[in-house]
Amino acid sequence: MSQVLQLPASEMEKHEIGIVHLGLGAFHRAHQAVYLERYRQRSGDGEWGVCSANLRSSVGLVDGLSAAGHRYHVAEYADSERITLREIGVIEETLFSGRDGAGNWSRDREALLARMASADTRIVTLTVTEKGYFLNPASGELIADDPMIIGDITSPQQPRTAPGLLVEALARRREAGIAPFTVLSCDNMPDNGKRTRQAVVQLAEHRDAELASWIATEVAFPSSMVDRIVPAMTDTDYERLAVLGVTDPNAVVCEAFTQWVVEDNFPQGRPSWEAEGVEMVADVAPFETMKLRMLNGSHSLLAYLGALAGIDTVFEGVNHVELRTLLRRYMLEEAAPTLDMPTGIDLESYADSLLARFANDSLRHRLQQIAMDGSQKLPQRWLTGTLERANAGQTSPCVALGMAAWIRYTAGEDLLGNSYSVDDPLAARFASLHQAHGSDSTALVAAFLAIDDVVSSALAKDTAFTQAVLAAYQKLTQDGLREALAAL
Ligand code: NAI
Ligand code: CS2
Repeated sequence: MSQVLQLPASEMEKHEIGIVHLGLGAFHRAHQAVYLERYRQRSGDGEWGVCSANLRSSVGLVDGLSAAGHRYHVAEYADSERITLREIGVIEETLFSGRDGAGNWSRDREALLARMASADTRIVTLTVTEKGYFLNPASGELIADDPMIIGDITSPQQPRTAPGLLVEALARRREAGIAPFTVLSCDNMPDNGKRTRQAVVQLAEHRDAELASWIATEVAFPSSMVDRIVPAMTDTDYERLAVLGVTDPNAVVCEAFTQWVVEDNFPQGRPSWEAEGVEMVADVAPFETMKLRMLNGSHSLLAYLGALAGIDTVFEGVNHVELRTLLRRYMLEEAAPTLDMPTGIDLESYADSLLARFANDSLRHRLQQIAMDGSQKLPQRWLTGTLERANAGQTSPCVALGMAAWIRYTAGEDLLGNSYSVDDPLAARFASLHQAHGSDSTALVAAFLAIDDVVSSALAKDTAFTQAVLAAYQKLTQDGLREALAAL
């Protein structure tokens, strides 16, 4: 019999919107909103309600939450027997500023900009995925020739991207003499605060040098490390919630574990959310790098190798003995040695805790979801650390095998011949490389390692690495997963 702890949302008489969030996806609903709901319940402070907006998918969620009075449920599974079921009420408004069915971008954009420009809004948070910043993943520079960014340069008052909305809202505040909001990225990127600043300042430079320099000096962009596994919902998840008496199309399920480490730089104030476990620190970088290389790096390794072998979920992948062994080896031998952690952090225990989290039997975290957007993820998860190791004369065979699996994965067909779609901003480029080089593995691997948006030129020149990727690719494609793993 499951133990279910039910926690209703707070009922506040007076509440205001102090935070605007861009990227109303699963993660925001199960992470930031939960911290804010807990904060509101404990403190009785109603100032930090959230207006949450989508700039891309999905309008259905925006409207669904609105129809539900902005109440929804988060089911936190410690395991299949211990569940905390929270009702969340801290999201007060939902908006959609993306393209409507007729292809127009008009819907709630003005309402969103007005909300961002309002003096009541003191923080703007983001979970727009790595690609939503329009930064070159390897160099961190704004992709100024992206059609969406070109649109925001030519029509800055009708922005379509997250950086464009931030620039326009900040310009309106500056014009009105209102202090800027703090911008808090909650995406899985290294130095996510600095990267967000880079995107916003570089975009503003195309518009007005003075505005750009005002943003660079006046706006705070603290970095943060976020962690909670929140898979996309499946039919099974909705069915399990129905058994618990919850019929809620806007619900999300996640693990019980949650972590948020935030750089304490909020000139316009912030919720005092420390009591909810938010760790306020001077420097997030060591935690962010640890999480990206150990957790996310293992996730990506499992995603490409597992998906090629027809494995569906993280749970199934981590129960595959050889894959589990590979993950532990990758974490301890290739990721951990690149980390410089404050004293007291035990990376071996961290690795074991991650494997235990991956083995949570109540989450259906699909490997195909993690495999998405590899071009945006692999530099920070694998390749920066691999270059550091290469510079110190060390090899990284697990990453080399991972790169081989990623290249093979982008062909859109697993080792058993099942096809799937490759979801990545560079998908068309990948397809043309596979088409051009067909079964010539040497040319194909060389072409992928020459994609300098993903692989830095320094790593691409490291012959020990490129040869290891090629050997792993040939083993994987000719002999299969078990043999490729055994060859390590
Ligand atoms: P999701 O698929 O539920 O939502 C994605 C969100 O990103 C949507 O709001 C979508 O509209 C927005 N988006 C996508 N591309 C965009 C673009 N080009 N411009 C503007 N908005 C865009 O995904 P989920 O689970 O909410 O994850 C979102 C991000 O949160 C991840 O990419 C990651 O950086 C971060 N995160 C997610 C975790 C998870 O386990 N789901 C855990 C830790 C961080
Ligand atoms: C995953 C992450 O989708 C992915 O690429 O690696 O979203 C992962 O679930 C989270 O970072 C966990 O905090």
